[in-house]
Amino acid sequence: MTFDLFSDQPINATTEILSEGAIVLRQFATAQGPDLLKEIKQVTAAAPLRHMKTPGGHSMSVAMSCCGSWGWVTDARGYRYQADDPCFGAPWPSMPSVFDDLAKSAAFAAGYPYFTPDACLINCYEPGAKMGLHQDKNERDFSQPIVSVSLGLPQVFQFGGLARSERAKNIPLSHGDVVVWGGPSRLRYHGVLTLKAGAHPLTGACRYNLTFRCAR
Ligand code: MD3
Ligand code: FE
Repeated sequence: MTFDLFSDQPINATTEILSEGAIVLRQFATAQGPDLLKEIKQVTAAAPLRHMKTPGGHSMSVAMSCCGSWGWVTDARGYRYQADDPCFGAPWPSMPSVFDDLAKSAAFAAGYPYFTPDACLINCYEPGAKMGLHQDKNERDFSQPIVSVSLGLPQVFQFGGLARSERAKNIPLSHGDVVVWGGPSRLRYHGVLTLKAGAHPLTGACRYNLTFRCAR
């Protein structure tokens, strides 16, 4: 992989602006794919992927785990960040340095030089899994961006507006793509369409999405 002199962004990564503050860095994480996968396996061996229940009692089709100081959870009591994995009452696994380095360099490349993620949500989609339109608003400080890393099978991302009623655009995301959402785009509605079956050399029959957040 080649790097230019003034940035740690690989020069073969292309950039697309989706809207003010929302930037796609195509292929930004491809070179780190194997290392990221190795760490996903380590984290999810300690904090297993699980289908959490929404406050309404529905089981989510995406399987989730977390690492870092805070983990996002949902159950009958609501959506929130907490320091302990509810499976065990033990702290979440710490954030692997390859995760932290990647999230910070992607945020830097997108114009957010001070991003310090304290939470990483690991989403695992199998064929048939999806995530409906929602806003990410359980974090304390909306001036901090969110960094999303897609690994494995491609999946169509829905990029909406600040109102649920606004029509969402479909954006295909594939292995190695990184998206940074900040500024006026931080509270946009978003979701992902149903994952189609397939086989990826690194992840097999699934797509992982890592979202890095500053929860507190
Ligand atoms: C746009 N995950 O975990 S990441 C989620 O592919 C989530 O697993 C999806 O939405 C996934 O909450 C999409 C992209 C994403 C994340 C946060 C955003 C897009 C966003 C915040 C504001 C606007
Ligand atoms: Fe989200």
